[in-house]
Amino acid sequence: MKARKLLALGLTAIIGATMMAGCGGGGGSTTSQSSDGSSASGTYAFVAKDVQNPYMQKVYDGFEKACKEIGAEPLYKGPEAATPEKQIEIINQLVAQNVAGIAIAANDADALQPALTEAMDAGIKVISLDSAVNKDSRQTHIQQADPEKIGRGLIQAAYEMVDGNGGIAVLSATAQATNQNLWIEWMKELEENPEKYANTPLIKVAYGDDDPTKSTSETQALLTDSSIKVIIAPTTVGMLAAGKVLQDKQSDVKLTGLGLPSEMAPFIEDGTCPWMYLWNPVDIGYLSGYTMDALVKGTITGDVGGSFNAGDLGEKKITEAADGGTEVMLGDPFKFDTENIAEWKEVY
Ligand code: RAM
Repeated sequence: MKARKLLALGLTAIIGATMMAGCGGGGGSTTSQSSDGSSASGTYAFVAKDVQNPYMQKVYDGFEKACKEIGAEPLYKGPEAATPEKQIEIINQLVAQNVAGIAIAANDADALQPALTEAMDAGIKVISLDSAVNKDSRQTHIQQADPEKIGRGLIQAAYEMVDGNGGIAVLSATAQATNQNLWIEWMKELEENPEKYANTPLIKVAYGDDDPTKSTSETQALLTDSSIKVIIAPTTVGMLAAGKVLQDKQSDVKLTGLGLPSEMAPFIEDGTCPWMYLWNPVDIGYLSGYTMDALVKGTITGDVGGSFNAGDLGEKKITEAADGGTEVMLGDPFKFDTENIAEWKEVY
């Protein structure tokens, strides 16, 4: 209840102006039962980038909530580390298990294609979320927010944080992460506006692999370059690790990116991170659950123009994605700063 109220609150504080201007069913069958016979829709499996990441757990919480409302059997899977190899093994197991649907946050756009094709050939519905697989490996993708707004918005934020003067570094997730790579691509905001960004060059893109230890050492390495004055971490794991390093060192280097309010509140409160952005991860999972159900029940096929009911999120539409496939967009990201972090840190 409280979360809903806060969500409504946050929507009014939307980024508009700043950043962003700113369940075991037989293969696709709708009637088969899960192993315990409890579900009419079947098993909807959720495959995380990795199961160590608290962000992924929050996304799954929303997926689980949707499955409960729908009457499907949710299943949480994922590798220990964010690699495609282990995700392929998991997909193969899910195909053998004959689940009704697979929703995956991909660790590689292309590497999962043979396994996911086999799943779809077996009648299993496949969607990606958070981090997309290529258009041929899915029925549709759940897009958190417009990637262009995210990439450009993060550069604009970094620019403001250093008053137009100081090098920028990016601390990303893995080098194959489709979501992070797309956001980094939109950081061409820099090259497209050479005059504005003449004194804020992008010095380095480092990869912390969404691993806290590696993200920490990569941040420490970035700090050895004194020309870097601001770090953009478009990953919740990177944000937290970088925040801790900067705070420990009492560094003047600023931090922005995509962080969980519950994790980043202390760093926003002490000025290490003046502001950051994120969408509601629980809503991403919830939307994924309802999209999966609409596919399994045949309300949508994943083609452009389809629309379906997404529970509390209302009516949702399938639109064309930048990669030529289709997607369902959640909405605009939120901006978190000293004004609203105290409320939002309680929510997610
Ligand atoms: C991390 C993951 C995830 C991303 C968020 C912002 O938790 O890399 O894929 O969407 O950050």
